[in-house]
Amino acid sequence: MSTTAQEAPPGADEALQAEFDARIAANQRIEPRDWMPEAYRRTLIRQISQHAHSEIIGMQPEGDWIATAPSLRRKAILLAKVQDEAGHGLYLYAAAETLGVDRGDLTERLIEGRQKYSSIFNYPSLSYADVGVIGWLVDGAAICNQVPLCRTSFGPYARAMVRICKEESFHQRQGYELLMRMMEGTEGQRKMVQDAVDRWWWPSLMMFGPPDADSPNTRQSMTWGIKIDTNDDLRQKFVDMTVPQAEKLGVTLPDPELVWNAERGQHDFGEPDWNELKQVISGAGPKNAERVTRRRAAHEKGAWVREAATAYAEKQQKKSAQEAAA
Ligand code: BYC
Repeated sequence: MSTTAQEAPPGADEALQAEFDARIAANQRIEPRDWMPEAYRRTLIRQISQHAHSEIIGMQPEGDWIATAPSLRRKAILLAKVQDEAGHGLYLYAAAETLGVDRGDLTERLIEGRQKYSSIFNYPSLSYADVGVIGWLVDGAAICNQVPLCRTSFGPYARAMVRICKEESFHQRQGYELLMRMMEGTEGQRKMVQDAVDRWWWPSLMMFGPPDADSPNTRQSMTWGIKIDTNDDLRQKFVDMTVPQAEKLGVTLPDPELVWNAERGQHDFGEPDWNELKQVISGAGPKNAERVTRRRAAHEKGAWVREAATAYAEKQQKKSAQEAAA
């Protein structure tokens, strides 16, 4: 199925659609040169680019701590993690580009506030315990959400996710290990950890998106095999996975309604503040303005690198053309 929409003869759309539907039903991958419905392409661009933006903006809350990491070991670990996030952003922008969009244009959309990124990165990181809690809870939530995406229907996105998930596992473990060490430390350190858990728990649950009943995209995205699970199912999985880890760590999750439900074989838990999620998504979170301003400044500061790289590529192209002609 390598016919593109432009190449399709008139009247061929129905056959192409049927072939597309059959491939999705058979759990086969759609590749960039395959015909795909325009709405499928648009949905993928939306989700993949928002995901890429999240990785890049997500470097900021932890990046703030690189200069003041408490030891050389912690600094090296944190540097490696933040660098991985830049890499994840690049794989994802590259996957989005296979759908015919330009990375520069996607970045413009982000810094002009026309595209979203994950709500979680609009909260401040107030102490070094936040680095551990971001690794444990935020990367833990990311793993829950992203492991199923390794089976998403669009090939380049699925392949990018395989590598990203491997690295996210390391991120989650480094966070948990840091918290374990802090919990073995002083009373003050244990308080820092608990305080960070209290602040990041609810925003982590919001990472999975609005409840299924208020999620306009889930049903269609699942039909297309872009999303594998619903927002609520993944949120539940995350809670069930995290509770025993919290117990082992010795912290309390700040939800009085959190209790094991033996009948369901899952935990019951309280309702996140969905108004807060709406506010943060619409740009009114505690750190939205600062995150986007810094991203814009970094983009502007990097203009000379992009110009130099373009000039170099043009020079190399000219040189190869001259060599070929000689
Ligand atoms: N924050 O119909 P819904 C990371 C938007 S990076 C902001 O359920 P969908 C990491 C949603 O976009 C983590 N916006 O949407 C990096 C939609 O708006 P539009 C990023 C949100 O797409 C560095 C509207 O609300 N992970 O882990 O079916 C360091 C309605 O929602 C949020 C990904 O991007 C939110 N939390 O489902 C450490 C994973 N929730 O676009 C860690 C890939 C919803 O219609 N993405 N919205 O204007 C997904 O799995 C899905 O896109 C979502 C949302 C589950 C996030």
